[in-house]
Amino acid sequence: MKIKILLTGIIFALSHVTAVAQDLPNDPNYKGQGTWQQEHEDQWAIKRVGFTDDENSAWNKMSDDAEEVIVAVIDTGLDWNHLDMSWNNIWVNPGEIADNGIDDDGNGYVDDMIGWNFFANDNKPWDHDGHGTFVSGVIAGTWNNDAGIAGINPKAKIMVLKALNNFGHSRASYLSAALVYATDNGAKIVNMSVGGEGETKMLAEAVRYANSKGVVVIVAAGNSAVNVEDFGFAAMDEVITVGSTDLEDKRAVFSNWGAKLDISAPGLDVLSLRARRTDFMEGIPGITYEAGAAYVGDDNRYYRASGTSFSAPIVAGVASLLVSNRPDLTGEEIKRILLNSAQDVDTPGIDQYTGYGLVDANAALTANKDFFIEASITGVAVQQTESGTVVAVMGTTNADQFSNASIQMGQGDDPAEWKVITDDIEAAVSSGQIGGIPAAEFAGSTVWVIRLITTHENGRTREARFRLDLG
Ligand SMILES: [Ca+2]
Ligand SMILES: [Ca+2]
Ligand SMILES: [Ca+2]
Ligand SMILES: [Ca+2]
Repeated sequence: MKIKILLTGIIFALSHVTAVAQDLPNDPNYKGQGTWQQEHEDQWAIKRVGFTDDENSAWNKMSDDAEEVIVAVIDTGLDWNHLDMSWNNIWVNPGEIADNGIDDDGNGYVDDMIGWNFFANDNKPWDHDGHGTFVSGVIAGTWNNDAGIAGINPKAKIMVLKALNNFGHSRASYLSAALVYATDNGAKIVNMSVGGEGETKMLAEAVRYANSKGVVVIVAAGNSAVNVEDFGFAAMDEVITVGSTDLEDKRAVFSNWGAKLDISAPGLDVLSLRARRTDFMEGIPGITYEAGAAYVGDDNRYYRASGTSFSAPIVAGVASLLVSNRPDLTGEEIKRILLNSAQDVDTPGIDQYTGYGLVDANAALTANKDFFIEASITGVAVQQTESGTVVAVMGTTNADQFSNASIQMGQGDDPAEWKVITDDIEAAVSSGQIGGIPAAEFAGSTVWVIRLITTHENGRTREARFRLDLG
């Protein structure tokens, strides 16, 4: 089937080819290592979260009848002529007839074939910056075409919503309008690698509207190495806030952090597409960058970059694969699965530098939709009981299939050994008293760490730690 679309006065031929995800992709940069003299693999970032080049690859968890899914990328636009961005992976508005000057589908936008340019208020969301093309490539760069990179989801269709200008600046009104467009036109996942904007009432309402329609909004935490709490809408509870990890699965030095951070993905030296005539690392304040240094490939059509902007689309790509595999999942279920199946890294348990941890495509794709596992210690309380003074441990230990919980304690800030106080807590507790530690146990040190381990029926655990200073 051939469809012709008129855009910027040029005719694009779309040949409809069905991508079948059976084998692992042959793309040279997916297979490659050291292309820019680096020690890690070219696409280490997606391999780290499960898209490995072996039988354990998360791509092998894709069902044969995986469905197409619309992923809206609210960014600087797209280079739709890129050789590694197939028209099969770009959303085409089914209700619109190109270039007839009529809003055929009545959605308020005339001749919007692949999305919209909210800056110019026209139907040509071309990418003059490169950021949006890069983000789109991580999610949906052409898979298994013997060229360049492999995007995460061969079934993803990118809806191109240009709401940032060439300098990465935007306005809350453009972002809000883009979110509403994405929601009203069938996107299930929205990627917003946009930071530093204030949370306006309008934008918050747009996010809540998207949520109410089951749309999952994934937002980059930002690159200022500050608490994301002060970082506008990235701190909203209704979005999935994504931070960056490095090659050692630690928080990348630039990544924002804090209690509002939900999950992490690699954000260092990520490889993706370079939009024609762009070099977006140039002109970023505080970065020493030599023009052209980030180009990759003989034809300079690829690019490598670091930032939470490139971690967010890794999570968005995994989220979209979940939808492709299981289209019936609700937005809340997708979020719960992504967070609860994440691989715990850095400090054990949910921590302020990596949130729930590193997104885990294999675990997410195989997780039960109800799966969750919680462990948190909110505080301690001294109690007098018949058997003496007890330090009560307060918090939550819970799971959809709760097996048991254990309370342990160790000396000092980073205990080398743990003493098990109890490991037979058989009832889940939600915001209450989980157990108690006899006061006598606290002899011999002023600083203690109490840890709680929740175990799910499936054997997975989650840990929480609480530092107690008696000095
Ligand atoms: Ca329209
Ligand atoms: Ca039209
Ligand atoms: Ca490719
Ligand atoms: Ca952790």
